[in-house]
Amino acid sequence: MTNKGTWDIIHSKYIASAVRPQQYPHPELTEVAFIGRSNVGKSSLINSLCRRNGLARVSSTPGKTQTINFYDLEAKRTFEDNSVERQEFYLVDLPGYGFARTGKANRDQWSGFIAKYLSGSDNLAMVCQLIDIRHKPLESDMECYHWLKSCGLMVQIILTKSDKLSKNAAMSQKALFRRELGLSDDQIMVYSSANHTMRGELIERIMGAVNNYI
Ligand SMILES: Nc1nc2c(ncn2[C@@H]2O[C@H](COP(=O)(O)OP(=O)(O)OP(=O)(O)O)[C@@H](O)[C@H]2O)c(=O)[nH]1
Ligand SMILES: [Mg+2]
Repeated sequence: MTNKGTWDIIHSKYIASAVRPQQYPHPELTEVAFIGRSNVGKSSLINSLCRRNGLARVSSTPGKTQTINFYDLEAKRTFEDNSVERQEFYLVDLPGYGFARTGKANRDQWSGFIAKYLSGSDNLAMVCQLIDIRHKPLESDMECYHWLKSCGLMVQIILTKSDKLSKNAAMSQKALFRRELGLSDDQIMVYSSANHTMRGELIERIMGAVNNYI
């Protein structure tokens, strides 16, 4: 029996931006989407996973990402006997929610093309919902999580910017969110795009979801 190798992302490229289904890319592939409040670090996390700083546009001003952005990724793992498995899929970066300055426009986006994409996609294997690890549980995050679950989606909670807290503080925030959302230990993880902590673990979870979905 050959041991399974670990997955890594070996290629990534921007494919398309969409605000309506006709603009979704072809061919269709399995998808993993990233959602969360504006400025939580969705685009940074995508860059961290792909090890490509400029792939998704990052900004300190909330509301940077305004469209559904598709990135084509190729992952690879090598087994002990040197045989190789490859897997292609899309990562999907979404506009943030809870952005006060363009409140109404943002709510319209969310009740319009973003909700349509999330609830209607046949290819969505997993949604990674990002929450800033420094925040207390917010109504918008709780509501979003429960809505995703009501759509039947698999949700992975990722507490971002863990480099901003001590290890102890990060662990107590993880316990708090786990309790508030009623999660099992493997449904929540902490991440830092600044130093890539948990990158390998997140890639394994994403590939597990992608492979189970196909
Ligand atoms: N220290 C630290 N800063 C981070 C991390 N991730 C993101 N940031 C910073 O947070 C800000 C927002 O990051 P983005 O990746 O653009 O956030 P976003 O969720 O894509 O934002 P919108 O597209 O506006 O919804 C930027 O200034 C990033 O440099 C992290 O892990 N650690
Ligand atoms: Mg963004």
